[in-house]
Amino acid sequence: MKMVKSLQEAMKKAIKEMVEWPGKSVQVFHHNDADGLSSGAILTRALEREGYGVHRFCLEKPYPEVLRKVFEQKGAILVFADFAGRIAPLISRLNQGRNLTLILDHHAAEAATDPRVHNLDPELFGLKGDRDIAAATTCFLFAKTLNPDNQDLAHIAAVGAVGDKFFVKGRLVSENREAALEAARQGRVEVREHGEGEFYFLKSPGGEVRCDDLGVYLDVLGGAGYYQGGPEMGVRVLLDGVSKESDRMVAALQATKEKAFDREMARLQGGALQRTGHIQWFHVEERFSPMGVKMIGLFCEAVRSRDFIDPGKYIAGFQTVPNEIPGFGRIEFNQVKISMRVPSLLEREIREERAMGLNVFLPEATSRLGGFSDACHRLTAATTVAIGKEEDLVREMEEILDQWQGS
Ligand SMILES: [Mn+2]
Repeated sequence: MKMVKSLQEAMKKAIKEMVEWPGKSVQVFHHNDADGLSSGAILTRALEREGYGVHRFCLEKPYPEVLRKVFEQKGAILVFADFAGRIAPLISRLNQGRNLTLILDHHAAEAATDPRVHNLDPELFGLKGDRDIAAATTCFLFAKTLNPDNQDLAHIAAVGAVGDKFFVKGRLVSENREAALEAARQGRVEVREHGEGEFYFLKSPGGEVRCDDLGVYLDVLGGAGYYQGGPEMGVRVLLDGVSKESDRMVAALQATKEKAFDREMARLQGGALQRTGHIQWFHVEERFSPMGVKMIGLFCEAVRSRDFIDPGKYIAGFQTVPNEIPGFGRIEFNQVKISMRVPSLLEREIREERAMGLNVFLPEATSRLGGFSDACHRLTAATTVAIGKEEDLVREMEEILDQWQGS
């Protein structure tokens, strides 16, 4: 409880600065998954209630190219939600006291070095971001600190927390669970026991929906629909409920995705999968357009269990990053995203430490080529490198894997 108290104290301090800051306009930058969309929805409602004009920008990740543009401003109020906790030092360098910047993330965090940058990531206050508190719950805490009336946004925090799937024995825990129980007291959520934990049902005038299912629904809008207004629709669903229009959009996006995945799967089966010593890889170029770059990770996930896959080799997929960010227009990234997964046989080897985890060799190979590493875990990882460096990246990874095996 004490840890939450200290986080709330830091939030109070940031809020005081926000209230005293000239101007009643806030730019909210948020992630495009269910937790990020929930964060954007909570912040929008809470800030609008205080009379702020809210401008939302949904990002698949906080690309440095985008941040540089954002921080060309002066005197703005900027809020980052569900990302940026770890890059608070970079944000501090870009900001240099010019804008009031708040970070409401729950990923691994580093302290800010600019007093105008408030890193309110619970990881800095002793909470576990991958267990106790999602970004939406962090935003909910912020909203309640701003004004206790925002207690009624608890159900949106519950949707975000379930979306990020941080369960312990099938249940939300700590702050995430508090938010769900608060929403239950308000009659907005129903918690139902099942054999291995709890289900969380969101109750709305149109009926009830399981938060897990709503999480998938929101992920489709934010991920597959990223370049087609999906995130805006997702925030609307969270604030006003699902509609015929949102149902239609999700169905259309699902169909687009399935068609693109089927087509690509057939290409791989037809020989487009390349194999090197330890890796099997492919490139979808721009064929997943206009869907977002989250698709390459989902597609690798789908490839994992197919019978044409070599069970002993790492899986890597490349997708070209569009030179465009909704709300920003054209941005010259000229990058490709690489997503990696492992077949189940190799997964066991990694878990038992007989094979190298993705988080060891992918970031290393990426940095050798001047690329950008984002989220790298043992069994799932993604980075970006310049277009044209795809084969170099595979070669660098092979070199690291060879050395390790030789040692
Ligand atoms: Mn999250």
